[in-house]
Amino acid sequence: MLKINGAAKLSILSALTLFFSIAITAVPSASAKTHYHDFVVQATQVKRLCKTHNAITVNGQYPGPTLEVNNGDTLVVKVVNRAQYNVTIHWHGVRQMRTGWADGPEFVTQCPIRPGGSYTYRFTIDGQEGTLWWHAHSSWLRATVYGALIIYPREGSSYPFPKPKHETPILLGEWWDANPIDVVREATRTGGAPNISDAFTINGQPGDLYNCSTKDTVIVPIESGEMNLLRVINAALNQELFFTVANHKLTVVGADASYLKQFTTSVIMLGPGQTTDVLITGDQPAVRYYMASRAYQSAQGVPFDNTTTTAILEYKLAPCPAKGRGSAVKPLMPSLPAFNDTPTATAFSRSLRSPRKVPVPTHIDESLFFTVGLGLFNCPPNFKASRCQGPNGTRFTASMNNVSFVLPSSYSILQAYKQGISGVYTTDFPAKPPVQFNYTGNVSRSLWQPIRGTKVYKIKYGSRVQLVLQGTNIQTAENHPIHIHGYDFYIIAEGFGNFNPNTDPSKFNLVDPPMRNTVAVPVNGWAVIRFVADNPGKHPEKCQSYFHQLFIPKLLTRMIFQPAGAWIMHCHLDVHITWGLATVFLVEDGVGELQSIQPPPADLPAC
Ligand SMILES: *[C@@H]1O[C@H](CO)[C@@H](O)[C@H](O)[C@H]1NC(C)=O
Ligand SMILES: *[C@@H]1O[C@H](CO)[C@@H](O)[C@H](O)[C@H]1NC(C)=O
Ligand SMILES: *[C@@H]1O[C@H](CO)[C@@H](O)[C@H](O)[C@H]1NC(C)=O
Ligand SMILES: *[C@@H]1O[C@H](CO)[C@@H](O)[C@H](O)[C@H]1NC(C)=O
Ligand SMILES: *[C@@H]1O[C@H](CO)[C@@H](O)[C@H](O)[C@H]1NC(C)=O
Ligand SMILES: *[C@@H]1O[C@H](CO)[C@@H](O)[C@H](O)[C@H]1NC(C)=O
Ligand SMILES: *[C@@H]1O[C@H](CO)[C@@H](O)[C@H](O)[C@H]1NC(C)=O
Ligand SMILES: *[C@@H]1O[C@H](CO)[C@@H](O)[C@H](O)[C@H]1NC(C)=O
Ligand SMILES: [Cu+2]
Repeated sequence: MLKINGAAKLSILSALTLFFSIAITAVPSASAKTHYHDFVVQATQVKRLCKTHNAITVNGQYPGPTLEVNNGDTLVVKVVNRAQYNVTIHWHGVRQMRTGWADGPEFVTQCPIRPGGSYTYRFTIDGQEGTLWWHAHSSWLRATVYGALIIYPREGSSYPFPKPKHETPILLGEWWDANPIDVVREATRTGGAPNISDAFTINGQPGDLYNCSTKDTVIVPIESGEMNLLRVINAALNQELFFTVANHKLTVVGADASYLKQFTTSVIMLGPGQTTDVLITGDQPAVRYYMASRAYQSAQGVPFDNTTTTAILEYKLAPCPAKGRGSAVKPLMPSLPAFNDTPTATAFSRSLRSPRKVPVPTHIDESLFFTVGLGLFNCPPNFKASRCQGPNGTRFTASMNNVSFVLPSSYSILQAYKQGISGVYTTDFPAKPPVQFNYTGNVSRSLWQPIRGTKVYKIKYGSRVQLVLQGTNIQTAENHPIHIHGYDFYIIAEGFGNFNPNTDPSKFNLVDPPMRNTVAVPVNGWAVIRFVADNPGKHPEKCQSYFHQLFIPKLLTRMIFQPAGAWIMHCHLDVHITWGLATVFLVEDGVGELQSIQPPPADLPAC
């Protein structure tokens, strides 16, 4: 490898990436474009917190390249693996209609791209607008392998809010002063909790409150009177985060690439995987303000990274002595909620509403109830004590409906499904918990140990699904950000304690619930989501107004082309997915060609 310093290497590679990233237009229809990109996954020297690490990056950039498309465009991304680890890339929140082979989670929709290998992801974004992101979906590589995916309105249409003067992606990340792969491997070996991170980052930089970081703090410029759209992404591995900007109100306009009814707040909370688009206006005295992010920690008595990352919102007319990095005049610091401020987190998530009445399915074909939470495995007899460093000589685990999910290793689940290969998974994931208990009470120790398995839940094409996600108080109760691949869903209610099927349905919002791809299930509480796979022609809602017509293309695509495939649903705290907090929905093909998954690409990696 060439011996050039980290910064120089990063900038050379950025230039190369820029060259490769220039979109080549294929023009399949009047306005939809095809964007071609090359992603080279490689070890790159990255210096943070006074120390240089050989971080795995895409094209030498940390965070990785920002992808920009219009709703309706196609992305073709050739991923070349020049790193020493298996890798896959997931396009978080992209529906992948009929292109399930491009979804990315390793051993679910594909075998990993091995060192030296490559794979081209090809998919169309249809009916989604706002902010998504992409990240590695293999071990803990996404700690450094991630970037923004920005979806502008369809060519010729515009935002349902005044066009902001500037737009800024704000990627919240998590940094270990170690190799994150070593951290997860150590935890898997010992059975204990992995080491906590050493910093959070904004666009890859920890900011002024950390050692050796001030000279690289991110500066976001703003002009008096201007509006800036901040596209905030929680790309942290294991931590839910509060985000705020000193003295500025945040007007929330969207989340997870769906628009929202606008509302104003001073702080937002994002679970890993979630995105939130907020407008800020340059309506404050022209000086400098910190934007800051730190943990929302719902689990009690557990170590966590309690540091604060900052960037600087700098007015262009700020007086000169106060400008620039490391200036003596400190920017104004916002106050952040307390780490355990669940009421603030809850108030925020309860404020989210779709902009108008939405077609929430009311007839339910599949009524599911899944518990989500942690657990402990007793030390297996053949294990040394050093491998059982969880509480009281156990090993940490996590489960849904008492099944701790184990990834296959010889075939991906999708491959096994489509090619009829048996022995890779079983279809007996339970629709409800095998044992009913007081999920959020003092759970008897005899219930703490789940079973291990590669159990999937099969759904018929066209099913209307309601899923109650019930957090448990096993070992430690915690807010779990649950993400479903291939689907957006309506979050129709959430609450604390045990879901009550007799009284809680009266709280369902079947009018204007928010649509998301990741739901933060309240600590020691529950959330109810609905998603649908209607057959063509059974569109449930008539267009009532011009405004509706504007949004009909989005609804139509969502209702009709419900994608078939193998869709993993998992907690987006990577430590919990490592421990098995996941399952897979196996959705059968419909009858027509447009209701079936496309054939696998020729370059799909083999195991
Ligand atoms: C985890 O932290 C412990 C204690 O600080 C340290 O000894 C160990 O090396 C760390 N592990 C990794 C993989 O960084
Ligand atoms: C910065 O470095 C000093 C001296 O090594 C150390 O005591 C302190 O904890 C560090 N601060 C942070 C935020 O890491
Ligand atoms: C963060 O945690 C450390 C170690 O537990 C503690 O010493 C420190 O006071 C905490 N800092 C804050 C801001 O809570
Ligand atoms: C561990 O053992 C101690 C003492 O026997 C007990 O008080 C504690 O509840 C146990 N913890 C767990 C997690 O089982
Ligand atoms: C469950 O346990 C909690 C905490 O002990 C208690 O407040 C609640 O009443 C229990 N619920 C039921 C249904 O027993
Ligand atoms: C929880 O239940 C166990 C027995 O099942 C009991 O020993 C313990 O005291 C209880 N803890 C609380 C906080 O009620
Ligand atoms: C999970 O299954 C194991 C094995 O059958 C059992 O011991 C345990 O009690 C179950 N726990 C729950 C919460 O169902
Ligand atoms: C890499 O992927 C192959 C399958 O393609 C698998 O056999 C191997 O165990 C993986 N390596 C690691 C370190 O996970
Ligand atoms: Cu979790």
